[in-house]
Parts: sequence; C-alpha cells; structure tokens
Amino acid sequence: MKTRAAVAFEAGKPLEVIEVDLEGPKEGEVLVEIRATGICHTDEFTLSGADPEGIFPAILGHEGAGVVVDVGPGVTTLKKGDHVIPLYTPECRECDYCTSGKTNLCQKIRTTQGQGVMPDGTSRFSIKGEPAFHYMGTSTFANHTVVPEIALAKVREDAPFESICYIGCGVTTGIGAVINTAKVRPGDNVVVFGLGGIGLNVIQGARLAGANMIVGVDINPARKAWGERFGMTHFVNPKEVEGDLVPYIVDLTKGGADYSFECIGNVDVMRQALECCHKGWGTSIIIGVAGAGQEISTRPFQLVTGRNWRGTAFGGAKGRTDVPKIVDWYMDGKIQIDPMITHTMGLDKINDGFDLMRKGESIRGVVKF
Ligand code: NAD
Ligand code: AHE
Ligand code: ZN
Ligand code: ZN
Repeated sequence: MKTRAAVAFEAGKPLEVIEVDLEGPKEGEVLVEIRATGICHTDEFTLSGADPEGIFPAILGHEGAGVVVDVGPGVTTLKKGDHVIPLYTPECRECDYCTSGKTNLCQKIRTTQGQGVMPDGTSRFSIKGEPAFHYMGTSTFANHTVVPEIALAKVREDAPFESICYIGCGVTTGIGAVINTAKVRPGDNVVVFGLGGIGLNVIQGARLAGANMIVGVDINPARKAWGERFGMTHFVNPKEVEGDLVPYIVDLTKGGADYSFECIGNVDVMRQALECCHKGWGTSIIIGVAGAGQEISTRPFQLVTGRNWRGTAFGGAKGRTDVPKIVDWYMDGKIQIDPMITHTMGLDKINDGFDLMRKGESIRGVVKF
C-alpha cells in the first residue's frame, strides 16, 4: 500500500513528507494506522546524527497511538480495530530478560530493531523501490506502519489518540523512572535536571510518590512555572547560581538528594546529578541519551561513599502490561497529560514541531493524522 510519511533522508536535514510504499504485515507482525504521534527529543537526537545507531533514510517516531488495520500470520493477541500504542521496548514475555523479573529490556528483537529492520531482517518501507529503515521498531512518523505483535500494547478504545500517544514514551519514561526504577518513597527529596517533556513527568511521578522536596533544575527560566504546575517545590536556574551548582543543591536539600534524575542527555550535568546525591545512599538515575563518543565521569570516591549511578529505559516499564494501566490512570484523572501537549500539527508541519522543541518553546508537540 501507499502511505504518507515524514522521511529522514540525511542527518541534520529537515524531514521530507512524501508518499512511501509499505508492505503488509508478515509472520508475527501487525499493520497499524497511526492516528497521533508525539515528537520526543530522542527523535531529534537521531535526526541530528548523534545516535550511533542512526541510519538513513529512515522513518523516525516512537511515541504513537493508532488502530490495528491488519494482522500477519500467527498473530493471536490483536485483531483489526484494536487500539494500540507501539512499544520501542517490546515485551515478549518469554526471553531471559522478560522472565528474569529484573528488567523491562526485552531482547527478543533488539538486534534487528537497532538495524532498522523487522525481525526477519527486512524492511516493510520502501521509496521508489529502495528500502527505507524502520526506527526503534515503531516508525510512528508515518500514517501507517508495521510493528511486531510483541511491540504493541492494546489499550482501551475511549482514550483519545492525541493524548495517549505521549504514553508511548515521555509519560511512561518520566513517571516510570520514579516509580519502577528509583522506587521513590514518601518523604524523599528529589532533584530533576531538565524540565522538558520527560522531566515534567518525573516531577509528576515524584508528586504521585509523595516526595518531600521536588527540586527542578533548568537553564530555561520559563520552565519554573511549568515545573510548579506539576508539583515542583523549588526551582534552580544554574545560570543564576553563584559558584558551584552541586554544593548549592546539597545545601538546599540539607545533605543531598535521595534521588536525582538527569533528563537532558548532557554528560556534564549527569556528573552534577550524581554528585548532588546524598552521601551514603543517594541514587542518580540517567534518563537523558548522550551522543556517540560521549562518556560520563566522576571520582570513584563518589561511589565509594555511597552514591549510586543508575539508568532507565522507558521508565523500567513492561509495555504490554504497564501501558494499558497508565492509560487508565490518565482516563481516571490520576495523571495529567494534556497540559504538556503545547502544540499539535498536521504531518506536513512536523519540522515546525522539531523547531519548537529545539528552541525550548514546546513541551510536547503532537502530530495528528
Ligand atoms: P526536551 O528538549 O523536551 O527537554 C530538555 C530540557 O533540558 C529543556 O527544558 C532544556 O531547557 C533543559 N536543559 C538543556 N540543557 C540544560 C542544562 N545544561 N542544564 C539544565 N537544563 C538543561 O527533551 P525531552 O524530550 O524531555 O528528553 C530529555 C532527554 O531524555 C533526551 O536526552 C532524550 O533523548 C531522553 N529520553 C530518554 C528516554 C529513556 O528511556 N531513557 C526516554 C525519552 C527521552
Ligand atoms: N541508540 C542510542 C541509544 C538511544 C537510547 O538509549 N534509547 C532509549 C530510549 S530513548 C526514548 O526516547 C532506550 O530504550 N535504550 C535502550 C535500548 O535498548 O535502546 C545509542 O546510544 O546507541
Ligand atoms: Zn522518546
Ligand atoms: Zn522478552
């Protein structure tokens, strides 16, 4: 079939919205009509050329929601008409990772996913007879996409696509990092670096978990009001702090953070996020994704004296199990999503959505098909 997609032909260049060819679903695959997709900073990271796994031409996008149009042979858990959220972290429920009870990082199809192809090693997308690559197994910047069955969460049908698409990455990543990865407890002091589409969801998660201080750190002063809207108790603009940021935050939190979260992808900030943690027990969670060749460093003494450095992907969530529950939280009013969706646009304006994010003017831009 033909479908419209925003294609990344080259790193650092705008996406091109064109008609592409899409083959039907093969064994274990599902054809999905995407109704809405968010634009996450990770899409910009890959488009910029900083992603070691970035390959072109590709159809980016990993924060979508839509409807099943067709299923391939062997698909048993989904049928035409089901509402779904594609999962860049699948959940096969049978690999060693899924059954370990220790991680959400299902590895069943990770190798081919990273190579931009379906599990059989081929792409369903093509342009003028030449294959185009899938991205993160989801490719939601297309009106139709093919996704493995194990990478789709079935969700309730009364939930609006333009809101719940954000659960496909930002909402789940932020809230999940607090609840699943850090396991923040009532009374904990939390510091969040970077108050964008992810960091604000960390703040929202910290409030849900009953955190005491929720300190937000951002160089964009406009993010103070945003943080306060979702539960932030203190705001720090590093540009306005005289002297080092780390002792300032340690003082503010009376000894350091119980948990800190880096939601930027800046390796220097990752170090600050670790070092502002409480001696003896503070844990810093890396969420931000850093470019090829970048490395983190600190004095080992920081770890010797009890600080912990961890990371999280998709907020530690097991998508097929947890995503439908997060959709329920939204529908029951337990979590907020809509205020963070600051801009919506048609697919032909997707590059404007990227520009708004780069300029710090949007929290989440959502493309509606
Ligand atoms: P965003 O652009 O919406 O937000 C980034 C925020 O960081 C902005 O508010 C910006 O002002 C702030 N910032 C930039 N430099 C700063 C600095 N030096 N000090 C303080 N604040 C600074 O991005 P996003 O969509 O929220 O994504 C954030 C990061 O999380 C990205 O690296 C993205 O790739 C990553 N991410 C990771 C996962 C995961 O599963 N681990 C999931 C989603 C996104
Ligand atoms: N491809 C990059 C890493 C990118 C990355 O870390 N992605 C996160 C999700 S970001 C969503 O916005 C992730 O899920 N990582 C685990 C995984 O298996 O990819 C690189 O550095 O190679
Ligand atoms: Zn994302
Ligand atoms: Zn698995």
